[in-house]
Amino acid sequence: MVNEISTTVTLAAEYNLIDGSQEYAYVITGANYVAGDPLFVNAAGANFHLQAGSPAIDAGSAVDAPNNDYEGNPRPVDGDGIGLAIHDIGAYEAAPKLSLSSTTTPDPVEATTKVITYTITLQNSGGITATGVAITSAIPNSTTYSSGGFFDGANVVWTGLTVAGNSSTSVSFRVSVTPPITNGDKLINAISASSAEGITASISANTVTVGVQSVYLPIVLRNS
Ligand SMILES: [Ca+2]
Repeated sequence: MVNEISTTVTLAAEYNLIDGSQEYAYVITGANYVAGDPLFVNAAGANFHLQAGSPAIDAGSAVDAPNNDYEGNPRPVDGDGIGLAIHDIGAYEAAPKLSLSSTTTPDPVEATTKVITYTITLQNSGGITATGVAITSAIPNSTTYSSGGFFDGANVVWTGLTVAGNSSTSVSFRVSVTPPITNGDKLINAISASSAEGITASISANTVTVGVQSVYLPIVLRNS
């Protein structure tokens, strides 16, 4: 950051972001710089992550750039969706942030359950769209594949998905239960996801325990 320059100098501003300093016209020369509000998430709160649309996204240089950002996340990531992974200017690389969750229908799965539908939700809590997303789920033990997604003989797979920033998408598949299952049995499957930006998420052992959920009613004491 340059706050004040008292003499006329030649300042090369290659691959930097310049916000509000171009009034000193004699100072700035160079090319490959961007200008404007960097669109930090919350600069006043020292949160210097970049919002979508920041001019700093994909505007940095790869020269001597580290392979990870300040948080250890991989860089560069394609942040503007044009298919080129380029470093961002600044401490943090704007990227999708993926996480997985899974639910079943019915819930709970009981010993008498014949068919289970698994619904997998992929959340992108980053500001950047995740493209080329693939989701892969193994078939849980004690079940056989029935429908949904593409079954390759071992896993159910979905490919070519797009998940916008701060949104989610859900996919589902159905399995038939291989009897017998009894209360306490655990149905376990591994689920993973990846995007073209090189972002991944996984649940190594998604576990559904067979059994009726307990319902606890309150006890009310009343003087009669
Ligand atoms: Ca980038």
